[in-house]
Amino acid sequence: MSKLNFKNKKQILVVKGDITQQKVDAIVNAANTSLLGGGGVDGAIHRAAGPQLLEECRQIGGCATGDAKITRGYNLPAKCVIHTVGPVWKGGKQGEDYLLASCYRRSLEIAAENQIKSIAFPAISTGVYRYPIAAATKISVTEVKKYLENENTIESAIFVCFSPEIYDCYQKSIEEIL
Ligand code: AR6
Repeated sequence: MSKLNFKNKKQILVVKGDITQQKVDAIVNAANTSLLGGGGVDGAIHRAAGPQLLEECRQIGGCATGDAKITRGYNLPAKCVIHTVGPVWKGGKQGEDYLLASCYRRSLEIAAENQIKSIAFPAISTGVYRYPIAAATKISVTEVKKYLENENTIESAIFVCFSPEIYDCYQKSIEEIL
């Protein structure tokens, strides 16, 4: 685990592990536009939260790429789930960087609107959607840093790394950016 403290007492943490186990106010889900579940982290979150999560997602009616929606967390230790839809990597010239940054920004905005103080992120788009991990972690660290420096509600952001490769990329991005 590594931890970075900002002057304003806010912090960024990088941890190895499973996001469904995180005891935070909100975890972020790397969903698809239907919000009706899938594989990867989305599947793990739905399994751990239980069927009521899918029921609530059905009421929302989907989410655009780059945007985010909030639900309760049901059986998860986290109180809420913020579902965001990352871009599918298509070579990098289809606005993927802008859309991925938007996922982090919108998730943080929705978290703040809901008085969330701690939020955990998976590496959005880096699985089935094939976004190159090193590029993705740079974008996520940049966006989260910007937000924590300028806004007040959220106190801690955690990057939850499901593989050693993702963990290493987060460490490098943090060294470069912070
Ligand atoms: N905790 C933390 N991170 C995880 C976990 C976990 N339990 N499981 C996987 N990851 P992916 P995407 C990491 O494929 O690329 C779904 O089917 C994984 O190692 O889950 O945004 C959706 O419904 C990877 O680094 O999401 C969409 O259709 C990261 O989470 C599509 O996949 C994201 O991998 C979204 O694709």
